[in-house]
Formats: sequence, C-alpha cells, structure tokens
Amino acid sequence: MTTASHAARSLREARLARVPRRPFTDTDSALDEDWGYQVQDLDRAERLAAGERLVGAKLGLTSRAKQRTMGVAQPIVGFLTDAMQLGIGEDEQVLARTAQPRVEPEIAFRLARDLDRPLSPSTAEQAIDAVAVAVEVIDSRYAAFGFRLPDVVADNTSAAGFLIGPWTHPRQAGDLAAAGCVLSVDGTVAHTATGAAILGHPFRALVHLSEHLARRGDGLPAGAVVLAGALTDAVPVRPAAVHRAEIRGLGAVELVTG
Ligand code: OOG
Repeated sequence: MTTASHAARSLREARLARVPRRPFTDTDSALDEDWGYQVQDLDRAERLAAGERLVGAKLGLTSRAKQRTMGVAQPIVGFLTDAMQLGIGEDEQVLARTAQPRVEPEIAFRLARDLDRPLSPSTAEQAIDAVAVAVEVIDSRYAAFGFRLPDVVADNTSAAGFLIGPWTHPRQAGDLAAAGCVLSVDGTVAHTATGAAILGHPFRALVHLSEHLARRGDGLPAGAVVLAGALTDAVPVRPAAVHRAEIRGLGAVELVTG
C-alpha cells in the first residue's frame, strides 16, 4: 500500500518540479477516498508549517460537465491557502508556476460566521455575507489530468490558484441558480452554463462542504472563502491571453497571462 506520507512527498516533488506523475491508483487498487484525504491533510500541514495561511476551501466536480469530463462522479473538497490567491498583476506568473494549467469559472462565497456544523439548503444563505465571480486555475500533478477519485483528492483537487472578482451582497446577486455564466478566451466564448449547474443550486456546494467538514471534525472560520466548483468544463490557460469568467448579477473577473 502506498503510504500517505510517501504520496504527499511525491506530489510535492511533482508540483515543485512541474513534472506530472502517474496516478497512484495505477499500481495500487486498494487506495480509497479516505486515503486521499489523509494525503491532503499531510500536504496542508506541511504548507502551514512552511508559513502559508489557510484562507478557505474549494469544491471540485460539483457540475455534471466536470464529472463527465474527468470521469469522477462525485464532488470533492480541497483547501485554499494565501499562496494560491492571485492578486492584480500576479496572474501573469501563472504559466511560470504550473505544469498544465486550466482555468474554470466559479462562484465564490465568503463565510459570515464560523462553519462548524452541517448546513441545510435553507440555512446556507445565512452562512455567507458576500458572493463573487471567480476563476480557479487548476493544475493536476498527474499527466494529462488522468486520475481516479483517490488520486485527485490526494492532489488537493488540482488546486493551483484563484482570482476573486468584486464581492456582492447576496441579496443584490439575485437568483444564483438562474444566473448565466460565460467563460471566454480573448473574447471567444468557450463554455456557458447557469448557476444550477452546481448541484442544482450553488448553495448545495456549501451544504456539501459543511457536511464534509463536520464528518472530519474540521471547520472554517468566519471570513473564509469557499469556491463552489466549476460551472463548466475547464479550458487550458494560454500564454498572452485574457481568460474571462462572467456571471450575471456578479460581474466579471479576468485572468491575464503574460
Ligand atoms: C479536478 C478539480 C475540479 C472543479 O471546480 O470542478 C475542480 C480536476 O478537474 O482536475 O476544481
């Protein structure tokens, strides 16, 4: 059995060297989702010990489009640190820091209070005080994003970077399930969807996250950011291009590469 510490070390090496590796499940069929989260926990502890700060959580594979394309039919959860947050002007360095980056349109939530117990679809809205359009940069540590559930969970759900647009009060945002989303590159539309693509309603991503954290005895503090998962399939990050995610009611955010 591949130990969690061996996997965490090998994923870190792949990330730093920017050389993708084979999925662990190719040679070890006993690995499961719990093993993946053990590896992720080790990676998180190592990053926090090195001085990164935990700023939130991300969901992945919350839309059918993503589940179908990636061949994993269930939502997954990863962590976000300040080192992954891209500020204005920092997005230019994405290609230099990643191996095979892709970009996805997302909805970001900001927690109004500590997330320390399971939410329901009706209490999810009260858990947040702001919502925004975001882009997530994903970068798998597995060649060509070829992985199974335990591999991608171990790899912190391919998290690499994120950029958040202007925060909007939830009441001003309108009906998030009906909100149209457009992902475009240099003005050409790549993918479209509505908020309902995320588990039927983006708030369900918050419910899923709250249940996941409660099951693992974990939580998130007020002010933390939650990325609800891509609404559409990802597109490869291109050099010298404008990657734009726009969501009706939330505005737009652009990842501009150098
Ligand atoms: C897994 C992560 C997907 C999302 O928002 O669906 C993800 C992957 O596609 O590499 O972050």
